[in-house]
Amino acid sequence: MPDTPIILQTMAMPPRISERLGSRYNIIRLWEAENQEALIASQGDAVRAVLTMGHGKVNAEMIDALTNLEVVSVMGVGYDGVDVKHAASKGIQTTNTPGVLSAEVANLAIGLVLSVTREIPKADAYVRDGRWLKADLGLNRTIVDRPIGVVALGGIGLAVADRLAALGAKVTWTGPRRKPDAPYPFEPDIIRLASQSDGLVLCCPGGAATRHLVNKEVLDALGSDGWIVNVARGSVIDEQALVEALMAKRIWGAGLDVFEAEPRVPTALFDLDNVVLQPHQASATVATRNAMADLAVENLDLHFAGKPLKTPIKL
Ligand code: 8YV
Repeated sequence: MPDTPIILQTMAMPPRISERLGSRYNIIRLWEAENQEALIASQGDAVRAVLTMGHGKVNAEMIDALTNLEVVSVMGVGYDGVDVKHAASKGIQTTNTPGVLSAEVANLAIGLVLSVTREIPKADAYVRDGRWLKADLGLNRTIVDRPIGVVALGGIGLAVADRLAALGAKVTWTGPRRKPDAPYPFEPDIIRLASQSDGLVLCCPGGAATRHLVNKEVLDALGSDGWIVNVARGSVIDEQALVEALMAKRIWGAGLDVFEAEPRVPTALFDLDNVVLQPHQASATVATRNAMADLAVENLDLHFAGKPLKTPIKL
């Protein structure tokens, strides 16, 4: 059909996406192309929408090459790979999928907090290895009545903070600006927050503004009893500094769902028993990924129906 909008899909996505897109669109499968630049050069002018995921890259060069691009739909809450400002400067709208994954991501964050503080993987290995028969494991740590810092109180940060509070922790948060309605105390300085907290849970967006927000200074402020959980982006932590701090026991533990160069993970972490590693899967349940896929497609449908987007990214 000549009027069927053409969508450039940049990466493999869950089958739910194609089910939802149905036959209303023609899809160009960019990730399968041997020469992606050549594909964009030959077919780019026909593309009206880009569909990508939270960690997908849609840079200024790609946006410029797609001369008739109208909308970029991101199946994910993070959009640090998309040059949203450049798109906006050309009148191209962008959308993401906030809200539908907050509870899921927060649940994994809590799983990591408990895995690290209660040393669940380490204790599991202790039982499996038969070490229980020989010696006591020793005691682990509580979050009850303990101060914990949440970095950024967006949808995910708030869901994490509420869960931590329900488990008995005392939550303080930091972020770029105070929020008058925030139900938890605010500490503008992340170093001070780290020095006052047992642990930090990172829930902030990725991108230039938060790159290496957690550096050696922050890790030192957390101290040798401190721990960190990251369900945000790998770029938020200076990973080299984190690895060094963990190896030297200048920080006590870490629960990491995201990495600077994922899926590559610093192998030095594999030997450390109080580091819990996840393959960027905080939102990765069938139900939540389906909800994200549905919202990403709904935004495209709304756009092509000439209606306002459900969840536009506002700059
Ligand atoms: C997924 C995410 O990893 O939503 C995000 O920003 O990081 C995750 O939910 C994935 O990118 C889904 O598109």
